[in-house]
Amino acid sequence: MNIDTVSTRPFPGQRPGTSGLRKKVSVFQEPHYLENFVQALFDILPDRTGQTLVVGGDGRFHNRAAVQTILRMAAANGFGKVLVGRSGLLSTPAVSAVIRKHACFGGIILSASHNPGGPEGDFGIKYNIANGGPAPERITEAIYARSGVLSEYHIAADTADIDLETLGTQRIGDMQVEVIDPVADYAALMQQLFDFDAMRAWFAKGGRMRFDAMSAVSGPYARAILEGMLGAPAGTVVNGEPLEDFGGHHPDPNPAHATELIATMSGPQAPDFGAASDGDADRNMILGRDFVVTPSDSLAILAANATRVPGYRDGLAGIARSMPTSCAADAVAAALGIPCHETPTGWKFFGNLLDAGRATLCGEESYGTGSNHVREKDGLWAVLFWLNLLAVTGQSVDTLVRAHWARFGRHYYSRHDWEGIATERADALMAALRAKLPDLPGRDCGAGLRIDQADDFAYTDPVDGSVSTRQGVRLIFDGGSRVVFRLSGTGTEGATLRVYLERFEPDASRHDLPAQTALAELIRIADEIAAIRSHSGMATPTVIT
Ligand code: VG1
Ligand code: CO
Repeated sequence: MNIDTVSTRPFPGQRPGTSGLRKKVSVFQEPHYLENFVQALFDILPDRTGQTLVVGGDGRFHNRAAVQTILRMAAANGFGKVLVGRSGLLSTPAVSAVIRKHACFGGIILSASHNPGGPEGDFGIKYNIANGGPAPERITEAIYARSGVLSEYHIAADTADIDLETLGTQRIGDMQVEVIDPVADYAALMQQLFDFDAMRAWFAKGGRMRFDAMSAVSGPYARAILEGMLGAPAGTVVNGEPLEDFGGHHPDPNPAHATELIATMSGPQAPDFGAASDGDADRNMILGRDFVVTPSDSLAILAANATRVPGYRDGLAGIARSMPTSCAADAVAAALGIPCHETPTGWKFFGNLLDAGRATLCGEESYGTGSNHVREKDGLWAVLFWLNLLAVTGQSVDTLVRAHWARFGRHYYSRHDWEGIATERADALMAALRAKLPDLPGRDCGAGLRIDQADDFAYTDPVDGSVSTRQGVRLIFDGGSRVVFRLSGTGTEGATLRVYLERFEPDASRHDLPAQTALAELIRIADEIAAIRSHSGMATPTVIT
């Protein structure tokens, strides 16, 4: 094999955010841009020689070209073998499953997840370590530091493209490239965790479901498992063909972007169960007939019912949630007598807790739920967990949720996103808010809401002692209501302010309010304290979930 050593100059800003490096496709198409980042990654992995890597992506525009480049660079940088999904496809949870099952060194995921795709859309790259999970900050910061001083990269020269459509082993020089079925290992893992007989019986008895893959990578997985293994009628999975531009849609499973599914799930003729997943299939949205389950509630309900499902029959060691996720899971943990850990936003913070056996289920308010079966959030896993519960209880989605509220109280919850704020304006908003923090505790905000605690969340990892500061401004009120403010770390244009709103209601006779009504006072207080409208120059949030 001939190796080209190509001289290059650092690109500014190759710093991974909440979940990898995300930029416009046009940025990734600039000569050397992807190569620089990949070389920076390989450079900080000195023990890579002869190791096995997993590579795959969500199929968005530029996926195939990027896979070929990474394969050539892996060969030139001494890797022994790469497992790559057929057509260059692997969902994020499937990469995690494959790394773990085959004891690989790590994996590269090509995805910008819930961000739009296509030539005008976004692209992304993310590195996962040997436990199958996202690289922790110590590694992502090392990649960033290396990217700033890079002067050359190494790539195999004069080699034909790998045929990504044919399963089996090919070579680039001494390195083996094995094209694998992207679904097989993942589907086998799901079979170990869930009661496939019960779910098959649920469909056989006429249970009706709609799974919207949003033209992204969950389609092949959902078809194989739901329609193939579980006997769901053909057509249960819609938008099941991964498209390079996701059909022009925003592959983000929330009520604002999955409007087609929301419409299907309303009215007396609607299916019993609805679900959707995002670009890289790690998110999930759960719906009943005329009923939307919030992700925070979903985590709590799965935890409370975990022993009904084979993979969790022996109970949970603990639960972990990201800080802005509602405290519904904490109530369940307290009842079960297990710990509930509170981490910064982003799945990478769950890895140590899962590895150390301190948490079994994890979740984020952003439609992310998962467990110790992999080290990523897992969209289809959450959907199968719910389906398993529907099958073994014989109850409907809304009955399960209402029973949960009646027992534990309801945590009304909503997130307001203010997208596309000029970066300086968003930074000014957060700076002004942080400056106010010392004066806020004790303030009476009216409507019986008194601020008990106001701070900028910091996290010390209980396993390795690493500290992450400035993870979001929290206002905690007497009685547990909360407002949290943070800036998104996954966007590619301007800044997005996320405002998270939560209010606990123990009284079952008041569990039927629209969430925005129940949260109206907190919405008012959030704007008063953070001066969102004046800083942003916007009148309303762009997305409410
Ligand atoms: C968002 C979510 C966060 C999630 C991250 C990656 O990050 O808030 O909870 O882990 O996306 O999800 P941010 O920094 O934009 O708020 V995925 O499915 O896009 O990889
Ligand atoms: Co995702």
